[in-house]
Amino acid sequence: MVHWTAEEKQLITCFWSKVDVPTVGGEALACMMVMYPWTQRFFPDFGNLSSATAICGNPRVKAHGKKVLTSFGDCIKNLDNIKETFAKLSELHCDKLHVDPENFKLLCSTLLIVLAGHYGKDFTPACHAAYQKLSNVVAHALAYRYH
Ligand code: HEG
Repeated sequence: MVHWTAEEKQLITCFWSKVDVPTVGGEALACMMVMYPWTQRFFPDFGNLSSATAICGNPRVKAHGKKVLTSFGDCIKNLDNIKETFAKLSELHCDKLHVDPENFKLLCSTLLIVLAGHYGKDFTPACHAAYQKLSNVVAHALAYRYH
């Protein structure tokens, strides 16, 4: 099981209270689709994804990004139980959505970029390191129920 120091927990929860979840979620998902265009294939009914401009302005992308980042935020309320928090979602992404778990890492990487872009110096190196660790734990938890 992952161990969090008191400082990491404090950094993660304190920073999260500042995060604009709908905006950052939409941008992180859009950024993933632009940077790693093969990820678009999981969203065949999202409409126009034909260019970076189309992706960034697409309301389905924004809505889904908000949903995903809200779910990401749920685990912050219970950092010692991330595996359990994501058990059902891991099954869903494996059995129903057939999302290759490598993609969780891609989304986490664009999330960190978008956070750094929005929050600049509030996203301190220590905070970045804590979120990098959290991203790894989340990606691992989402992949855990894969078979
Ligand atoms: Mg997933 C649905 C969370 C990464 C593709 N994702 C969902 C849902 C949640 C969620 C909460 C809604 C589940 C439901 O309807 O019950 N996703 C989630 C998290 C993360 C993640 C927390 C990573 C941090 N998802 C992810 C990635 C892909 C993906 C990387 C593909 C590249 N998710 C995906 C698809 C759906 C969901 C295709 C269904 C979308 C729809 O049509 O509604």
